[in-house]
Amino acid sequence: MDPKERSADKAAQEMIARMAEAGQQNAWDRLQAQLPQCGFGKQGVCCRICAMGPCRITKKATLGVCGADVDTIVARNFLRAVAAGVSAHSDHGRTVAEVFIATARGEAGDYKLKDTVKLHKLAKELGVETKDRSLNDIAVDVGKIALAEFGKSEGTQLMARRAPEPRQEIWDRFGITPRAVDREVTESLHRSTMGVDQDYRNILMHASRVALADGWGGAMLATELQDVLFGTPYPGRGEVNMGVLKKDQVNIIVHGHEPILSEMIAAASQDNELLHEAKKVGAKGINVSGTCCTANELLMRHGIPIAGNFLNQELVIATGAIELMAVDVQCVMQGLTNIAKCYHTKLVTTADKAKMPGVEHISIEETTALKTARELVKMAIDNYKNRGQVYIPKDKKSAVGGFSFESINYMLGGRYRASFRPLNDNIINGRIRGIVGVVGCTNPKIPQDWTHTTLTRELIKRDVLVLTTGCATIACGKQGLTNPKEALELAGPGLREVCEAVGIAPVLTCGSCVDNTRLLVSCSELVREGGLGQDISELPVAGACLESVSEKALAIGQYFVASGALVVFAKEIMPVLGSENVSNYLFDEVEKDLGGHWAVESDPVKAAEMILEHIEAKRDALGINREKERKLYDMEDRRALAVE
Ligand code: BF8
Ligand code: SF4
Repeated sequence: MDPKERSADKAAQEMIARMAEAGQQNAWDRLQAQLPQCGFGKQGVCCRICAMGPCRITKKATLGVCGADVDTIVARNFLRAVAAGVSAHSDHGRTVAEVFIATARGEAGDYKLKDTVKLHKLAKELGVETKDRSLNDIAVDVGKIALAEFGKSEGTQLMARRAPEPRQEIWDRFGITPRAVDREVTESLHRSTMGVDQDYRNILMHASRVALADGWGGAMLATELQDVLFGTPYPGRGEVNMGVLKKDQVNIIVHGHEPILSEMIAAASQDNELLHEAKKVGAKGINVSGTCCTANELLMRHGIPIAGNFLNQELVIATGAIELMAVDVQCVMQGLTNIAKCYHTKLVTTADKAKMPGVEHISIEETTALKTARELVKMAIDNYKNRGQVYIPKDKKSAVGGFSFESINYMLGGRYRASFRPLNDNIINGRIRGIVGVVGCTNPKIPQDWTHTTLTRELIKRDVLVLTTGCATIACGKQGLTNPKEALELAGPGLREVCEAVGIAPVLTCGSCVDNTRLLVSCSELVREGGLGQDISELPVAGACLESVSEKALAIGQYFVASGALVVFAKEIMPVLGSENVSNYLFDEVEKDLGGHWAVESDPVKAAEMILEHIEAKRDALGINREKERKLYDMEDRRALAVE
């Protein structure tokens, strides 16, 4: 297959061609070997939940052995997938909470509480007394309350109070205000075992509840606590794509999701003693870069380069330039073990819950994290001499990362009057039509990065501000879309004017997949700031992921839908099409209940048009598409004038 059909990224195309020449396998080859893939699985109509099955629904056999119909089976599978995604983000959040508490207690000396302003803000929000108390005491209490959110036996998620009140009322009305994460995940599994919940609408309502426990719970806490621990991101420059690898340096890749590991490796790589060791083996330095979400975390906070996204993980090893790849959890392909064997690359697992057969495991623990990270860096240095042939594609682009909610607020309003007001005003006056989150993975079924970057270009051209996270933000970075200079040329006139005035790109890098919660917080703030309705469902916003892979993407999609947003996925990847009722509910009827809904569109240009139509409909409903006809200025006009 032509590498261009596999990836829109030139560097990846080069490496795909080289791997093919060398007879090496990657995800695209394994996908070919899997074809044709199971049609029942794709449609979501296969059930293997109990030992009377597996059952699959066909025209001839319309019911499972237990009598379950296609709606029940499809809804159950969907709920389980969402719950699995939630468990991944939220388990990450729990780990952060544990390290947070250990740090505050002085038991994890290598970590520090870096953003004490945010700590105070969180403390206030969570009702922790701050007066006359030490930072560490405050942090212990904040950490304990956060940790309880994962498993408390009573009450609902505290972070859900950040949502606009009408939104919280909707959740209450439908009984889906999320309780503890563990409880919602457990209940998801219970409801979807054989012979329990058999009403597809009831099942799907719980998919919303468990997803909300992530978006307004576990994942949001992961982001908030990481900001306090490692610093809230502010804009800074970095570079993206395989060209960031250095031929004359020791290259270390951190891959996975939790900054608990990558922060320490980044710190260890600056250690003078180790730099000296690297020189001794003939390397000019130690070059740390990342793949997948952990890379986003490092770019956001330190400007550390990104070597690639999900589908790049095997390709980077095939450069022959990687001395060590340290992985933790999530989106780590087992295929890495084989490709690492073809090179000198040392692959190391670091999370006790994620080991790989035949791969060395070095556990990262919070009490000894930096020491372990130093050992890993030393391993990489020692491995430098074993390098064979190296080929590094030249492509890389400069990118600006670091758009947290706080930094967007600050960029827009300035330190002393940090505020979303200018953004709201520019949405109201129509220079910016709306805001779209382009998020998620890269899937070998679709040319890598193609939909994310095409959709993003189409949206900014139409004056829509794009916020990106996960592998989509890396895709945009690789094509220069998160670089203000390059991207502004592609933006529509209104969006361009605003971005130039504020000094931001029309495409903002907002971080990893757990950082999608930054988008939820931003939506709440758009509502709170005023002039754009009372609830998220009234905002001219949407989310899109046309290359989704992971169950996590479904969890994110569902929490955006349940928060009132439109979410667009590619048709062939949405695993519910086998049931007309489930599809109708998720694509349409759910809007009447929760204000948001799913849609499917595989073509990124058509997806942009669909999203624009949605945005304009929301603008119409808000009454902000009217020609300016008012003669008298009210307070809102005056405020708008003040920023224009
Ligand atoms: O959590 S975007 S492929 S790396 S799942 Fe995975 Fe998807 Fe990438 Fe990060 Ni998110
Ligand atoms: Fe078949 Fe019902 Fe068992 Fe599923 S739960 S495998 S549909 S018998």
